[in-house]
Amino acid sequence: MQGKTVRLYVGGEWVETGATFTVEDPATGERIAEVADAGPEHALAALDAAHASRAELAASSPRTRAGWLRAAFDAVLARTEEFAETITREMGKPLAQSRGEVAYGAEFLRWFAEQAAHLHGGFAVSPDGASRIVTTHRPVGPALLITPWNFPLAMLTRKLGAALAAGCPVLLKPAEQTPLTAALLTEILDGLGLPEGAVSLLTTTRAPELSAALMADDRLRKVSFTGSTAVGSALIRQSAHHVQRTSMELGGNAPFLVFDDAGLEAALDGAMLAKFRNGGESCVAANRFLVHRAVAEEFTARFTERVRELKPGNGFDPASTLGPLIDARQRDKVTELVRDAVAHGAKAVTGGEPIDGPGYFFEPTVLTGVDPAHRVMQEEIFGPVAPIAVFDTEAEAVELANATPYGLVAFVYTRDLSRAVRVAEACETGMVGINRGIVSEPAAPFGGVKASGLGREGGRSGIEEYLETGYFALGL
Ligand code: TXE
Repeated sequence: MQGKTVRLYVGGEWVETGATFTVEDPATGERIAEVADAGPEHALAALDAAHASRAELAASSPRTRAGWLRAAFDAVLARTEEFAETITREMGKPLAQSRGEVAYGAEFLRWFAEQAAHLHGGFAVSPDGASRIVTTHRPVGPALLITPWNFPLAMLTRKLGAALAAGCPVLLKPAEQTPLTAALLTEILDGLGLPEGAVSLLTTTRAPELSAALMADDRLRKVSFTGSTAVGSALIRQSAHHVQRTSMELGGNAPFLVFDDAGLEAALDGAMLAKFRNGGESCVAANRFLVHRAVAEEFTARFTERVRELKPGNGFDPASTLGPLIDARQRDKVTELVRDAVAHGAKAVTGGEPIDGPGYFFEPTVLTGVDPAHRVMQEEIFGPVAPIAVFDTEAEAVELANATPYGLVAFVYTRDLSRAVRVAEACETGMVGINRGIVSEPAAPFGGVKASGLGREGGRSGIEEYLETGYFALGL
């Protein structure tokens, strides 16, 4: 991969630009590739091509669209190692986790291939019997898909699968830290025989300029974004002008509730997954551990033991179980949140510091004596840091869980079925993991409430984000 140069893909052609930017390996700080840096003119050329392809794409049969997605699924899986190595190289996670992402990311292509063939509208008789209503769907039109760096493949396939299944042309705008996985996926899409212009790849360091230019153009009909709440809000404001559709997958601040009747072994397994999978750089990562006083000491001791066994290191070393953070900025943010908590009375029972040397590593950390008002409990950490606070009653646990502007996911560990249902219903989140530390999968309508976002990705709802519903009223 060393020395590789990635081009843009616009209107079915690979395009050189004058400007390029460098991609870094976050585990070593080494430069790994030069990538074309698109400007607004390239974005508008991609929109021209997308707009020109929209009628052909909309007219393609469901079976044709299912066939494209199924072929993409097969091709991604056939190149699993190449994808996994690219993900580890540019994002840093251990290779085993990258292979997991390839399998997970590919599943969205298969899921939406199946959905594409099963799209149907509805039929109703008017109450007075005088007319018939036939409900129809049509693709929204050209869609801008903006993705983050934490899951370089899966965030793309989750959006792209739904958009193509619905018949929408797409403009892919991957994060500047992880454009190489997106380029590999685009190579596969290039070979599918899609209408020219149906897919474009816009790698860039000028995301705000590009998206502003695209959203100021009323031929763009949709933006689907995964990233920070601040950028999501800005995009929603921009979408107001031409009333473009938006799907927003924004930040989270997931509570992880452990009740005194929880199966502790299961809670520990779930906690390790929910916190340390992807190095904590996940919007569904457990951000706040809230543990009942009766089990807090035992949970903390056993959890800390497991956290001490984690091995930070280069993702290509099979011994590594925790990769680096994506860049210096993310490492500084995590450091600042931990220092702030410690300065206000919290204690790092393990970890607590950035790791010296090349790359952006941070020690796997457990914090106790944390107050819900500390910044580490209020903000999305996005790193391998687990703050633990104690509660006494179910009502207090629910109140603490909901005391955040975010509402993506909550995790609840209890063996009492009634309590599980009660607490899950009381959590103001889009998703709840009940005795389970992972909630994302293609069949599920992934998404949040409050400041965590708008719209759903996956499940049957995922595709609806890219469809307009209309109807024919038939007079008799
Ligand atoms: O996000 P940004 P960053 C959270 C997490 C993290 C913080 C900052 O807490 O620590 O956000 O991460 C593109 N118009 N999440 O700075 O800036 C950008 O190029 C259009 C949660 O990486 O939101 C990239 O493709 N696009 C999250 C994408 O937005 C813009 C995942 C995300 O970058 C833009 C990532 C603009 N004005 C971070 N500015 C999750 N929900 O999983 C940036 N971008």
